[in-house]
Amino acid sequence: MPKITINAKTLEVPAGTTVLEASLEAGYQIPTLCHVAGRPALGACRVCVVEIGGYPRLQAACSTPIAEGMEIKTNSPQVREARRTVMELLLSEHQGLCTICDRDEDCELRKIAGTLGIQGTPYEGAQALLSLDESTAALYRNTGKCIKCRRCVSVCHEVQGVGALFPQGRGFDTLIGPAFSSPLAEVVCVQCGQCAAVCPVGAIGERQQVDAVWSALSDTSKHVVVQTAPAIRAALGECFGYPPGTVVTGKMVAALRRLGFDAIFDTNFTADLTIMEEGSELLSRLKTVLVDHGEAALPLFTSCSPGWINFAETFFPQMLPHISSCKSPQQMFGALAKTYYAEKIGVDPKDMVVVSVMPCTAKKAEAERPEMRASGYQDVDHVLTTRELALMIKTIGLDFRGLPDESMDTPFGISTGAADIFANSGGVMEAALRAAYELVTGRSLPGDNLHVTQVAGLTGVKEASLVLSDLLPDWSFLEGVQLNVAVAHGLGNARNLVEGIMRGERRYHFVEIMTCPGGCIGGGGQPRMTTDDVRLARMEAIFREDEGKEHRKSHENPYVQALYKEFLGEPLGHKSHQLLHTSYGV
Ligand code: HC1
Repeated sequence: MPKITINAKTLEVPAGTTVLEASLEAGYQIPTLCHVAGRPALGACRVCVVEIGGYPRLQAACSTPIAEGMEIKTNSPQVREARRTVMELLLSEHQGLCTICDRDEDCELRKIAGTLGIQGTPYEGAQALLSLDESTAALYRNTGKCIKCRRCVSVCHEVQGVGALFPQGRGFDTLIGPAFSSPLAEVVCVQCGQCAAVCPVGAIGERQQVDAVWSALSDTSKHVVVQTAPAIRAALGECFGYPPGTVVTGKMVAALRRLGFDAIFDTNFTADLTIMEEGSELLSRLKTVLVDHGEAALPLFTSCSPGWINFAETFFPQMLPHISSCKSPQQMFGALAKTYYAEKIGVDPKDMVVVSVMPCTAKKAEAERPEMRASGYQDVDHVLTTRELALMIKTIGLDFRGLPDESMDTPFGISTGAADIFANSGGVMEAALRAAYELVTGRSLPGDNLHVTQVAGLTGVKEASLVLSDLLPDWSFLEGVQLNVAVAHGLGNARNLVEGIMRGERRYHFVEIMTCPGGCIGGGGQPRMTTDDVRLARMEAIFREDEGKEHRKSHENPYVQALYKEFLGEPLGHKSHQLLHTSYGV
């Protein structure tokens, strides 16, 4: 291992380590505005410059690999002066309306300016004019705040394989944005919000719906219910000082109650319902192919992640018949809240307001799709991100950490562990396999370890195969059939997988695709900054939540069973089709 010195401390670090990583190892944090841990270096912001013995100029620590004998100074007068100049130039171009910026304490530019003791800028710069793009339902872009770090460009192209944002022009005239300065709504943006998740300043963020929710909560003629997505409970705590991987379900419920919601429900309930509907759809397609020798689009793709739906509609319209017709759990919830539940409690659906708390920005756009009005009204009225919920809790001055643990309300607050794991990449697949095994064999899964480890974790594309035997008579056509499944997360991985399937190189029966790296735990609306370590901690937390549940398989949810008995009839029945299914490309 190469031996180096950092600020006179000698250490050995593995070859290939960058100066930035080695410095961290040596106990020195170097500020950066473009680098994201675990991602390739961009070398764009130049804030991380260091002095290296023998080099004629200062070097960017993020993009310089260490070499034997390097003598690095991370904090010399020359380094401090250069960082100050770079920051002052960036500040001269940044529209610093800090008092009315939604990044508040979370702005990386302000934080670094603070640690460097910068209180102003002597440069006039080329103050970018405010250009606010609010053309999509999910995201705003404010070019006046952009510091051209290129994190958004990198994540949009390299992680998501979308390519909606580009650097254009040179020097002071550089602009980051869609080609020809088009509005986001007119380009291939899928509204996943991964750009907003990495933006160090307030240049890209979610379009907040906090004010609309406050209005609903203060309108006494409205019955306001809230649903929380599976991934919120493993991340919300980070906004209140808990380490990543802390589950705060009970405190989240208590906070929602104190915010004034009339009923606190769980998207997990309709995640369980999704397994019933989507599992039935898969078995029905398999039966069509294997028994009737008819045609059915296989593999079946999951449909719960709206960024993936937007991506497929934009880039792979020929694959739309393969996508499950199930609405996402968010939308199933809205449709049921304004029909079944409204009737049950005697509230006119026009007076019911459904609010979602989602880790995902694309959910805001999904709620506004014109076909999502099965109840006769917009099924989901307002969608908040995890960050927006944290803001509301802070606004009312609640001591979140001091809250007791409270439980969700019935009937839609009750869910199984299978629903919890929807939050993790591979979770929908695991939940489906848990249910399929028991429904098809009539036997309980052996043992307590229900995890399908082949489809868990952060590998980009994961695969598993299984053969079920001793099947119930209805399912005997599956006897001996090798069922092949695949899971992809992050749309770049999804693109590779789908292209492989289209070329006939890969053959599967069922495929789970989640838009964001790691699945919803890594959604574009989650607390910043979501590194791989954070993703893994949240995933572990979700598995712990699942393991602590009384029921861990969707078909065991007693309230889902009651819903079919009292209202829906059977999976894929007439009512289900009316309320819980949809079509794409509209
Ligand atoms: Fe997701 Fe889903 S798991 S899409 O990742 O199917 O956003 O958490 O709510 O709808 O249940 C997101 C999470 C979420 C839906 C569910």
